[in-house]
This record gives sequence, C-alpha cells and structure tokens, in this order.
Amino acid sequence: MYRSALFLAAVVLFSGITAEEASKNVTSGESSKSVSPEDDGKALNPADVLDYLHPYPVDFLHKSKKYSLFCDNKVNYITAWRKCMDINQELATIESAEDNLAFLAAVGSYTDYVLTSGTDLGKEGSWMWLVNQRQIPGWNQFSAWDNGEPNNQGPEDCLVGFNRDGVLYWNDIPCGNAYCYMCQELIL
Ligand SMILES: [Ca+2]
Ligand SMILES: [Ca+2]
Repeated sequence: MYRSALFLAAVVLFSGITAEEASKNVTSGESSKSVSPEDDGKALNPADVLDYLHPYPVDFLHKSKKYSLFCDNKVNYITAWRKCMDINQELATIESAEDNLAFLAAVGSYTDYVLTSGTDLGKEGSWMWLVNQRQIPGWNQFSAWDNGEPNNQGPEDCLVGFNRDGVLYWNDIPCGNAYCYMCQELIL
C-alpha cells in the first residue's frame, strides 16, 4: 500500500514537472515568434525586414568575408568608417560565431580595442551594425559582450572587439576615442 502511494506521488510529481516544462516551451515559442504589425499595432521595424531579407551573416550575393586590421593610425569611429570606405571595404560586422573567430584571427596577438561598425548612436541600447543596418544580436542571436557590457559608461555608443586570453569579447566604448579598426571585404 505504502509503495503504491509513493509510486502515485512520483507520477504526479513527474507529470507536474513535465506540464511546467511544456508550458515554458509554449511561452518561449510564442515570445520568439515574429510579430506582425497586425499583432500589436506597432509599426514594423525596418531592421527586422532587413534581417528577413538577408538572413545570413555574409550578404546573400557574397560567399565569404575577409577581415583586415588597421593599426597604423588610431582613429575614432566615424573616421574608421570612412577609411574602410576609402579602400572600397566596410567597417566590420561580427554576425556569427564564425565571424567572431575570423575577427579574432585577424586581430592576432593585439589585445587593445579594435573598432567595428557596431553602434547604438541612433538609439541608446538599440545596437546595430552601421554598414548593413542589421540588429545586434541579429538573425541567430549571436553576441559576444564581455561580462557587464554594454554598460554605456561615458556614454559609450560604439562597439569594439578585443582579444583576452585568446577569446574575442565585445565592449561599448566612447565613439570619439581613437583605436585600431577592422575593415571587411565581402567576397563574391
Ligand atoms: Ca550606448
Ligand atoms: Ca563599456
């Protein structure tokens, strides 16, 4: 008798956990569903549309990207953006774990900050890659912020990558500060 009651309690407990897990899954599934304007009455975010049109880290017509580190002259964010354009490249984006590793490889043994095109200059806390308008995190939810970052101390509206112990982390820094910068070339 005692054993069957224990068994029943175990079944109830188990099914209770299962139901809770199931309801969690349903909730997260609903929250991750893309929201159409009809759903909540809000205007569609253009960045969401771009994410839909270009769902991959390397733009649709390109097979890969090549990062190049520029450290001869340390410059601020806007100058870095222009300097990459001057050589028909663009200030870097890091849109996947693969990109993050490739960026780290291009950084090499350099450990100070390296500018990317990531910014929340347009709207505090709303991060995007300047060169393609895609959100951070984007289609695959990838980001590599260091612990406690972005913290907007300053304020800080520009995204740098840096090598710490062989891992590439991100930080937000003041856009007027001068750093090395990373350009990227999209390859057909
Ligand atoms: Ca900021
Ligand atoms: Ca910061």
